[in-house]
Order: sequence, then C-alpha cells, then structure tokens
Amino acid sequence: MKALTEVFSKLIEKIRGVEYIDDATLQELSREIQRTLLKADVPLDLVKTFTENAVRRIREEKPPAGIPPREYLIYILYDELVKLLGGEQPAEFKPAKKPHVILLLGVEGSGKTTTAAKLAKYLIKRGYKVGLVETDTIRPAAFDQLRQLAEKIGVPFYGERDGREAVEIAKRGVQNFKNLDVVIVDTAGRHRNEEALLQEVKAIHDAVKPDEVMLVIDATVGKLAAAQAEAFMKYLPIHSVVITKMDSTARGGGALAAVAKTGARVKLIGVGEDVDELELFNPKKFVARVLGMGDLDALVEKIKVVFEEEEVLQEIESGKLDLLTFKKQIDGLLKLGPLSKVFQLLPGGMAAKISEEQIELSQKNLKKWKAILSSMTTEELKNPEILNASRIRRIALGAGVSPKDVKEMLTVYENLKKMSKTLKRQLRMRMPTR
Ligand SMILES: Nc1nc2c(ncn2[C@@H]2O[C@H](COP(=O)(O)OP(=O)(O)O)[C@@H](O)[C@H]2O)c(=O)[nH]1
Ligand SMILES: [Mg+2]
Repeated sequence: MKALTEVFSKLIEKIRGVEYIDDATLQELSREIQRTLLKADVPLDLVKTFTENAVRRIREEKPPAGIPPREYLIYILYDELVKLLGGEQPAEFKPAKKPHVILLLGVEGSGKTTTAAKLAKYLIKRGYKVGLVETDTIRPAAFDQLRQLAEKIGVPFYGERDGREAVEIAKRGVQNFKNLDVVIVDTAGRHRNEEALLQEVKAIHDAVKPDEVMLVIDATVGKLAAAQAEAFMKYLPIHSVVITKMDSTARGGGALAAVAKTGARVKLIGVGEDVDELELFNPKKFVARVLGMGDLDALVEKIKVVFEEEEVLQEIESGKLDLLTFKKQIDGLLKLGPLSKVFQLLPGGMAAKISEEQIELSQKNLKKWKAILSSMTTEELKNPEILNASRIRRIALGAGVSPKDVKEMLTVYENLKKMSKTLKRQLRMRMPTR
C-alpha cells in the first residue's frame, strides 16, 4: 500500500498548500489529480470522467459551515475515489450453506495458492471450519505448497500427489470435507494456453458447483485487470475478485478501478506474502488510508452531520417542525456528540434562551428520546397533536420509560416549536444558501 499512498500523498500535500481556490489553482490541481490517477494506472477514460466530476463538484459545491475549502476539496476527492472503487458498501463474508464451496481461479502466479491459505486463515479466525483442496496437477510443487501452508495454519488439506485428473480430485476433495463450513478449492494457472486453462476450470466448476467463484488477479497488471476479469467472466459467473500484491505496486489502484468498472465485486485484497496479509476490501477505509488520513472518517462524519443539520434547519425554516424533524435532529446529535452545530448556529439571543441546564438535560436524555421517538408510529411523528394519554402509555411501554419521560420530551419539543417562528426569521439571515 506504500507505493499507492506515496503517489497520493503528493496530491494531498499540494491541496493542503493551497491558500484559496481560484480558476488557475483549480486547473493546476486537476492536472495533478490526473497525473496521480495515471500513475496509479487508472484507465484513461476513468481518469477523464473522474477529474471532470471532481472539478465540477469543487466549482459548484459550497463547503458546509465550519469546513475549510481545502478540507472540503479533500472530502470531494475521497468521495469520488470511493465511487471509483465500487461504492460505499464494504464487502462481507457470509457462508450461505454448509459447506460453502469457494472455487479460486486466475492465471499462473496471480497468487491463488497463497490466497487459498490466507482465506482459510481469515475464516478460521472467525470461527469457521475450513478445508483446503489442491487441484493443480500441472505444477508438481503446488501440492506441497498448499499442503505446507495448510499445516502451518492448522486446517485439513486434500490433494493427490502425482494425481492427473483435476476434476476428480476436486470432487473427492469437496466430498471429503462435506461436514465443514467452508471448502476452498485451488486450481492450476499454467496451461498450454488460456483456452485450456478456462476449460479445465469450467469442468471443475461444473463438477463441484461452487457457491462462490473467486477470481484472483495480481495488482501489478494494473488497468489490464479489466481484460483479465472479462475473459474469465465469459466462461464462468465471477462472484468476487481478489486483488493480490497490493503492497508491492501503485498500479493496484488502477486494478481496483478497472475491475469495479466491469461490474465485478472486489472482495479481498492481498497486502503481503504472509498468511495473515489478507483484508476484506472496504472502499471507504481503503481510500482513507491511501489518502494518508487517519482522521478522514471524522471529517467525513462531521460533513455529513452538518449537511443533515442544514436539512433540519431548512425544515424548521419552512415551518415544518414536527417530531420527525426532531427525531432526525436527535439522531444527528447522537452522532456528533456533545453540543450540536444547531445550537452554535442559533442567533445569539436564541442561544441564551436555552439554558446550560436545559442543554445538559437534553444530552442526558438524547438516548432516552431516541427510544421514545422510535416507538412512535410515523403518523404520530407527523401529527404530534394526536398523542393522547393511552398513546403515551403505549409509547412509554415500547421505549421502556415512564409516561412522564414521554411528556417531558414533548414539552421540550413544544418549546422548540414555539421558538421556531422566531427562528424561521432569524435563520434565513444566517443560513448559507446552497
Ligand atoms: N507481496 C505479495 N506477494 C504475494 C501476495 N500474494 C501472493 N504473493 C506471491 O506471489 C507469488 C505467486 O503466488 P502463488 O500463490 O503461488 O500463485 P498461483 O500461481 O496463482 O497459485 C508467490 O511468491 C507469493 O508469495 C501478496 O499479497 N503480496
Ligand atoms: Mg498455485
């Protein structure tokens, strides 16, 4: 990861050095973004769209209150990079049935055998019983390679030394481990030609009917990873992709982006030769690390909360302060921790009307209120006036609090609502237009 991080650190340094963002700086930065992505071997068409999108967002979007423009620029970069690498959702591993059979395939040297062992280790650490099957009959050393790795991490191994029939070995191996949670089947990578390789893998696939077909790609191929993935996808359904050797090249960035573009899902990345050096691929965490920012999560969280609160303020402004808005506000407060931006944004006079005591009490009560609001129906949230004694009793019961707690919360809400008329007028002058 070092190589990739180094490539991006120059860009971040440049952004951090910017005083303010005018057209000339923006052009210079957009060139630097392009250079950086090209160094990471991101395909040219993706580089172009990426830069266009980023520059347009930098031009059009105003940073939320309290966020300096260059920090916001880094946030945009982060956001767009996450999209480039396949979106927000981290990959998951949940075996659907027993045994969950994983078939590993890929060209020679891509790291299949190593990944088989790494994945087995990853899974036994999480409590699964795993078996490893070697079906590579072409490279004689493969049998010993996986057998030794299996021994090292302490998982059962099946293979046939000097065996000839890869398909038969695969069948016997899976049968042998049918009582385990996960069976990982390793395959050969070297053949007379690609066609022969693909045919054998397909035959194994049809024989063992794997639950997951995992394609292993070496990061050093960079953007060519897309062509590799597409070649395999023509023969077999590829459920997930592993990019290995992310530790040794900046081109891994391009490999990830290229694979994401094919629609295949990168699930794991190999970050070293050791059996422990395998990670579930999480685009957000990955990008944060590449941008060299441990604190990026905090920044992103802060920006999100500010956005959410602006939304709430706009709802207040439009006179729509119902309990739903109130609930959103509380969720935001809980995420942000003490003292919300909303209190800070309040005009001086208003802020003074909310006593310290009240704020403290509110904070203590936030969790309780969240529970109360969560046991209300949408109808009740939208029309608080329908809350009568029996509804309040039901809500209290659902939230595990007393009816008095519910009434207390409603009083705070009523007060806030009363203030919202004044707020409406005053906020209009304070709110940045976006
Ligand atoms: N640096 C690094 N080397 C790796 C990684 N994964 C595999 N390798 C190395 O790549 C080479 C080929 O791996 P192997 O598993 O035998 O590939 P196969 O032919 O696809 O089975 C070996 O020297 C591995 O140690 C990784 O994530 N990082
Ligand atoms: Mg191998």
